[in-house]
Amino acid sequence: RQYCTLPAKTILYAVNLQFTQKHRKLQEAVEEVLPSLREQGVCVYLMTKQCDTPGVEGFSDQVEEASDTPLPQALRSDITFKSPAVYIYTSGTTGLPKAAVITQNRLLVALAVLDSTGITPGDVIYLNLPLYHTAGFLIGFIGSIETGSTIILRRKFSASQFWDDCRKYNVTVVQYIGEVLRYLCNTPKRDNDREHKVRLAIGNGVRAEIWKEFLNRFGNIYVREFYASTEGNVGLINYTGKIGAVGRVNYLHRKLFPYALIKYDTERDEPIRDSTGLCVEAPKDETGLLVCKITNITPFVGYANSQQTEKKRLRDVFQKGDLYFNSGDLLKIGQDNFIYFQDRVGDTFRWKGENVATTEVADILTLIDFVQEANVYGVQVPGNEGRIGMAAVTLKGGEQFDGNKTFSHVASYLPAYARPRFIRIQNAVEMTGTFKQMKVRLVEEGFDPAGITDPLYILQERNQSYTPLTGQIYGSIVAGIIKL
Ligand SMILES: *[C@@H]1O[C@H](CO)[C@@H](O)[C@H](O)[C@H]1NC(C)=O
Ligand SMILES: *[C@@H]1O[C@H](CO)[C@@H](O)[C@H](O)[C@H]1NC(C)=O
Ligand SMILES: *[C@@H]1O[C@H](CO)[C@@H](O)[C@H](O)[C@H]1NC(C)=O
Ligand SMILES: CC(=O)N[C@H]1CO[C@H](CO)[C@@H](O)[C@@H]1O
Repeated sequence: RQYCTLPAKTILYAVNLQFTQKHRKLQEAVEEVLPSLREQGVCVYLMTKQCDTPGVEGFSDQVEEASDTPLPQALRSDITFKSPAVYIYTSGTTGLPKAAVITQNRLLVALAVLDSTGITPGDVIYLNLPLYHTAGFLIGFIGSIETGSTIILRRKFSASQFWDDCRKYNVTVVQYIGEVLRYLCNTPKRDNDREHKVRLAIGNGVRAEIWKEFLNRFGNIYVREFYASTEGNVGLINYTGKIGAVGRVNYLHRKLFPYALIKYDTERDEPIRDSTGLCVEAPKDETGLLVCKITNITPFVGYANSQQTEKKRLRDVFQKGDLYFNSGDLLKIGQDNFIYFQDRVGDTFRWKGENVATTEVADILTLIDFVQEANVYGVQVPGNEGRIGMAAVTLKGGEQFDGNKTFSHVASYLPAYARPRFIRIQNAVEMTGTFKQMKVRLVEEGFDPAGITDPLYILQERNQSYTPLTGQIYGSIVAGIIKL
């Protein structure tokens, strides 16, 4: 055997030397549907030497026998730029995960991210993001193969182990996503905080304050913030290291990637249109929805499910009949042409005619000394327009919730409309695999104490405090006796 060819429909599942409980579950799950897989001609292999389950074959032997010479080109002669390379499930912050089709072309574009940052074969990349998402798999994993660098792979992100790992393995590049840098800044200070060889941090979603704090504490690390989504057709990279910015408007880049920020109505959750039915470009310094024209160079391949694909397509944007990709992300271009990420569309809600950016409120809440994490969202109140702010928070180990302190903090940092009216104390904040907070279920559960076992508090102006939310208070709110 020169190489292994797998039949077109193949399920391969990897199992370590010992069967752990988790792997056993995987095997059981596959066995459950094995008859129907066989019917559809799907072959199932297990990453083990031998397998006792009928209909499942061992794969390790075949791998050991396989040659390490390059694959014959004929095997991939029918692959074009448009062929699917992988399916990646989007993380599902605002709904169920969707399978995005990543074509070979997108794969190559993603590789350019690491390549453009000057990573060399001498670099050691610390990768602790899940490999089933774009950042970990395409940018980190495949990108590292492309650049010939070394990967230190960690199964799960650990803030307390992070720098020890970096020191142990002489890591030079770290990849981050979402809140990872904040978790690192939240760890207790250590004398050796600056003892490491990390020169570059690459990722997205870090807020300007955290970025500054990270540099102050961990030393001179070049933070390369980029903006991209798994399925989107436009990417930005902060090629300047300007704190907070994800990129800068660049004439050539914009010619290739015809993107724009358009005015967005967060209440009706749709772009604002003028009298002729077209969208309106957001002026500088104003937050707008990022859209990018779908062209041959910037195709939007979409999801495996075509209905979901259609939802992300926006028509009649600047001309009747044109077609854009709706990124679902709100960004802002400053006077200086730097581009700043603001929020996900679902992360902003409207209350009393004002936009509330949930991430901003969450940042304020996490400044309170006993608050560990905060997840902010808007809930509907019968008889009211818009949504009122609610926060699900977790407390630091051994700490108690202090309603007085929370009130005075919130009142001094946030305008009245942005103060969370309800606070729910949770044991853990639910996260997606990429450390994005899950909101959908929380929003659905709302603030009814009858349906929620977690302690609930309500902001009471007259008490200058957050006080327990009782069933009686809830009833008065729903009946409109207490006005919010
Ligand atoms: C890290 O670098 C030091 C000094 O250059 C070297 O002694 C050590 O073996 C390296 N460690 C690894 C895991 O490569
Ligand atoms: C909060 O403030 C009120 C009145 O200002 C006081 O009665 C109460 O004891 C305080 N609660 C805590 C937990 O400090
Ligand atoms: C809030 O204030 C009102 C009136 O000032 C008082 O009757 C009530 O007991 C206070 N509630 C709590 C939980 O302290
Ligand atoms: C790809 C790119 O434009 N990189 C630039 C990022 O910013 C640094 C520092 O300002 C430049 O030296 C790079 O050329």
